Amino acid sequence: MKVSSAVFIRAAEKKEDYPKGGLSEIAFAGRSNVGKSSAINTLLARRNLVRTSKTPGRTRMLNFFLINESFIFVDFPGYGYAAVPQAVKDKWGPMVETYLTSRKELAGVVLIVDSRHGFMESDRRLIEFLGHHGIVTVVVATKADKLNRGKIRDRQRAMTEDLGANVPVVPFSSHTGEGKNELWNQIKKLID
Ligand SMILES: Nc1nc2c(ncn2[C@@H]2O[C@H](COP(=O)(O)OP(=O)(O)OP(=O)(O)O)[C@@H](O)[C@H]2O)c(=O)[nH]1
Ligand SMILES: [Mg+2]
Repeated sequence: MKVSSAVFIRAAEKKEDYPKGGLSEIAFAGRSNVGKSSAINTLLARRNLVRTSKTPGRTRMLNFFLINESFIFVDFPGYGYAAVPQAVKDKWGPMVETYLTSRKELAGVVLIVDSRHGFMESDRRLIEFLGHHGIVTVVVATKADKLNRGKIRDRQRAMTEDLGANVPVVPFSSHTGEGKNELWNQIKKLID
């Protein structure tokens, strides 16, 4: 995918603040600090369009980015990090649930998981929610640069067995760019 433009539109917490609809949207979800924002930057080949951080819980609202003036990426705040203030945690559920269940433009969710750890309980809860609502999901096993080939393949196989073959699992690294083309191909299928 050639990315000719990528611009931040806005951050929103409530429905009234979402951008004007009409374009397909892809949401990026996953645990705190797993590498969601980095994955978006890698896909867009923009080093710092989306703010990333070593401190978990940096992204706290739904962040909308317009790509090639034709579709939208939504960077979600992460879940599952203990040190995030309770008030922030309390907002996460309703904020994400409202978006996922009401946003007509939602074309699919890219669920990002640390390839070293695989699915955690919180990931499984989200997967179940997405399945229940019939939301198409692509799983990305990121930080693949931290594992050797064999381990990545084992992890991918285990995750695929877990989910069933209709959910793709893409090994990925924001540091090496591994998996970037494959993930774009999956995203293209969702927005076409
Ligand atoms: N080795 C390695 N580190 C990564 C990769 N992707 C992200 N990181 C690092 O992981 C940390 C968190 O990355 P972010 O992209 O900010 O993670 P996030 O999921 O957006 O985090 P929150 O917004 O806090 O939920 C940063 O220190 C990144 O440099 C990757 O593919 N490989
Ligand atoms: Mg983030």
